[in-house]
Amino acid sequence: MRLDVFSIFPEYLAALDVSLVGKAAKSGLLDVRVHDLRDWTHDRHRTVDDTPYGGGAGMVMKPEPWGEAFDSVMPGDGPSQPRLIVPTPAGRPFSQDLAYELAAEPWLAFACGRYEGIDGRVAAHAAERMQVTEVSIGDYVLNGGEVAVLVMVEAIARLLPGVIGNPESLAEESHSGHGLLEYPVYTKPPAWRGHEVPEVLLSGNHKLIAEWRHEESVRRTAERRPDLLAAWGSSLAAEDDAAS
Ligand code: 6GU
Repeated sequence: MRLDVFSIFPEYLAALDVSLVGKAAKSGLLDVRVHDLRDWTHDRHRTVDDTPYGGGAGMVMKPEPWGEAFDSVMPGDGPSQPRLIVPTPAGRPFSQDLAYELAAEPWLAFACGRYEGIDGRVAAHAAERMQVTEVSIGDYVLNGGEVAVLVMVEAIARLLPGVIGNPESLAEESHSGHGLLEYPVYTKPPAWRGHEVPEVLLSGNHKLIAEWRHEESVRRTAERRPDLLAAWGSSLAAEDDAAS
């Protein structure tokens, strides 16, 4: 998978060279290219922003550097184009489902906005030759899209075949499709600072262990994410209907 990231703070994306994503890049599974948007400015101050039409606080990113950057890094149109992701708090919510959807793409580009956002014509113009998706990573406001890109790329890269050593570890985790949060996990020693590992986990009884883990998942989900528990309950009811 190829990834192009456009930013006025390319040094923020240095983290993409580290850990799992960095290893995927070194092994050739990921081709990561980070671009400094200011390379496509032409004035002495390398200006990327201007005042908003209609007034209001803050600055808006000018369209011209974006247009030139996209023309030079991803020329052409049609199937040879990447899918463009624009991180914005006004976007479609990022989720494990969207991570799987994006992991199936051969080429993704990310346009990191700063200030009050990017001139609306940039996404409109790009959409004439590529699929454009505005995405939010949650209901809070960041100063720019860079950290959101780190979040999304990490979630996507670990789903690529060959990136994670044991793909079975993907199946059990929270948000992986069964709709419940993951149960708590323990390792040695059996007693530590007055806290003991739940006895059932030491029993060797795999059926009891599976039941205990499921109950813990339900308990956690009810306490922390009642919205997910309700959705899980409805999906179980739908399965029962389909089976009868
Ligand atoms: Cl994707 N970008 C910015 N700037 N803020 C956000 C966000 C994205 N998602 C939540 N807040």
